[in-house]
Amino acid sequence: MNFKSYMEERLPDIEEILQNAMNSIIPTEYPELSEMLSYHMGWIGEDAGPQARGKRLRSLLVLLTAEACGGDWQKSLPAASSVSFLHNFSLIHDDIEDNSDTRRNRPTVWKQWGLPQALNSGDLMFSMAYSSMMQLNEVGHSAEKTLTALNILQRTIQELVQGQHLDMAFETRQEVSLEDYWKMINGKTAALIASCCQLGALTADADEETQNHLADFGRSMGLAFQVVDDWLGIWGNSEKTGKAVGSDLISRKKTIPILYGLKNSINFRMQWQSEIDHNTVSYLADLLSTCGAEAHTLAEADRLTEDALLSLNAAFPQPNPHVDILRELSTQMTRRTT
Ligand code: GRG
Repeated sequence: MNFKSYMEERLPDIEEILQNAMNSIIPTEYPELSEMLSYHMGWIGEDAGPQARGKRLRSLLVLLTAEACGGDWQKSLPAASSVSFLHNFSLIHDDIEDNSDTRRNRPTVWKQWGLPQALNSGDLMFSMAYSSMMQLNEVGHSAEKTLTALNILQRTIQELVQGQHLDMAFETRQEVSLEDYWKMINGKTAALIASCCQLGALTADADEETQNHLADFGRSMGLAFQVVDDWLGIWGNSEKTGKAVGSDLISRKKTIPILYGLKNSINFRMQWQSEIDHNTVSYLADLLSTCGAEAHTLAEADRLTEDALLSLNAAFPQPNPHVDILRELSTQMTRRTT
């Protein structure tokens, strides 16, 4: 089995648990609330379907790591749905905070329903991350284990907010170091991916050492994932990424290629300090490629993927088909297009 066939096998169950969770939480007399959330999840509205749902990477990671540890994936489903709700909540709020018009090639929730109702829908989805995680107890995990999972969720949320805070603060800060950058993406992206892997191990009853190795695996993979996201933010195909062309440049995000360019190219620094609009983004992207920022970004993604694989090998010294899929997934991540 490879990642694609694994995904095809598990995605219908992930969608089902997410939809059931939403239906059981939102009373029928709130159809608009249900509409906003279901729209964001990619289930309804114009262009609804797999591309509008996102990759469901975080849920898949919970199930895959659980199976790699020898667990019954069905007993990990509540954790898999919890992380997806948390991720999707963070996207609804991120689009508001970043003033983004499009997500997954569709208008964002706040664009469709206005900012106040988008906040409400995000908040409801946030609470669903908790209610899903609490279902662990109902599928047979002890109250103590459920509480441990809730603690992981709580810690992740704190890291997410701190990372997001730094990301936004960096937009107007003059000097941002690489150390600042790693700290920021560690919070806003890697923390949740690390927790997905830890939760998979926890819900498969793996020992603490394996849980920690898998959390380290997820942490490095999450850092690599964000570095590639930064690459996509400049050189990605906007039809595939579903985000506006040059949005990272226009919003002056201090992503890794941009930090590299600011440090190593006077031309880029000068151009970046003057006005940036839709006409100048491709010139700025070319300047970045010429000064080596693109090659550096991809090399960093490769380095982090190597780190991830070392942690994976430490967690699983013996061959295992699900570990092979995790290995395939982590190497694929560095060359993804969406
Ligand atoms: C947790 C209370 C609380 C607040 C969250 C808004 C916010 C604070 C954080 C935003 C974090 C964020 C949006 C990080 C970016 C992570 C990232 C790379 C998202 C894209 O992930 P994909 O590509 O998305 O997996 P799909 O569309 O596939 O689901």
